[in-house]
Amino acid sequence: MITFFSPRHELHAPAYEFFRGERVPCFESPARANFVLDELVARGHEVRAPVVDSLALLQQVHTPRYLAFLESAWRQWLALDAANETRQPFPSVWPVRSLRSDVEPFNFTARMGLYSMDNGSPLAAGTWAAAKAGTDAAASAAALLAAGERSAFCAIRPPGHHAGADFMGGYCFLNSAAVAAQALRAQGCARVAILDVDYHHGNGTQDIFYRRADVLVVNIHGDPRTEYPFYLGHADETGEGAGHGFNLNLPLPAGSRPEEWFASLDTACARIGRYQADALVVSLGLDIYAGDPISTFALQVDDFHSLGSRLKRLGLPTIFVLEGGYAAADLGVNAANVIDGFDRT
Ligand code: OKP
Ligand code: ZN
Repeated sequence: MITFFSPRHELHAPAYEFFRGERVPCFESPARANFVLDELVARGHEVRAPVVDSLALLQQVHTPRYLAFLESAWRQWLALDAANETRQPFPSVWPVRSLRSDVEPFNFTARMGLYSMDNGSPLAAGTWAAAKAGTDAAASAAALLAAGERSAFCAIRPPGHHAGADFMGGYCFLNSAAVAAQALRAQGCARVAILDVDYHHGNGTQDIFYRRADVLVVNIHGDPRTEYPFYLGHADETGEGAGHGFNLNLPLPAGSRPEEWFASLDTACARIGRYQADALVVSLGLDIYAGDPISTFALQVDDFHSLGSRLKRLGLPTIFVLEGGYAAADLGVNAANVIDGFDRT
């Protein structure tokens, strides 16, 4: 399977995040994508640089004001104080219920809050460039499928599935899976399915497509009553308006075993089959792995091979987009097992 990879992911390298009240090194590190690249190369997969500019697609899944903010955020941060070069901006105030989110404040920290769902998405100098390289990879993967290729893998970071139409969150800034789905729609796929297998519910992807019937969104994830992102991902969220019936959430209790997870995968695949999708986008979060430091599912290395071969049975043109997965040194083997389970079995 052809992999899209850009070394520009390394431009997003914030130093720390907050965890249990302390500053800790970022779980979402540049090493992650490099481990994935190294293993795919070692197994003989072809790697290409992204070739498609995704800006027009980004404008279809994110709002103009959010894109304008994100693209200029680091410059805005430096304009406040040149010494900010070595500091990280974080929001500290958010427009929750009864507060207005329609008026963009002049204060930078207030804008950070307006465009963030949490304080867990540290910005760095190259965040826009890295995230944009990821959505360029997603758009390039779609173009490859249009040219007749059966599947493609985007070995990208930062992840994207928590980023909604007008906000960042959970290490995510631009929604690469949404860009891939939008690109597939634009090139003639009438119905696109997104399957998000990351441990955390893909609230951003759900948000972007919630009122649409042309993109089915299916999520398997830790129950949001105990797991991030907490405020979305319940089973009763089924879509709205034209999108009613085209969102499926399959939450599982924290600590669920691989057998239970694979039973949900069968449910997800059955729904995608009934939808008669023309193409599939997989938000490939590898934090369902037993060794993940921030998650509680327990898939083993070989289970990722089974995941790939189960998805192959759907018989659909498929784009894989890397999302989470924080056992960095094991990420390469786990990602490559999914890929090889899909196209070498
Ligand atoms: C992103 B993706 C550590 C707490 C965890 C939220 C988890 C984001 C996961 N400070 N922060 O879905 O893998
Ligand atoms: Zn995750």
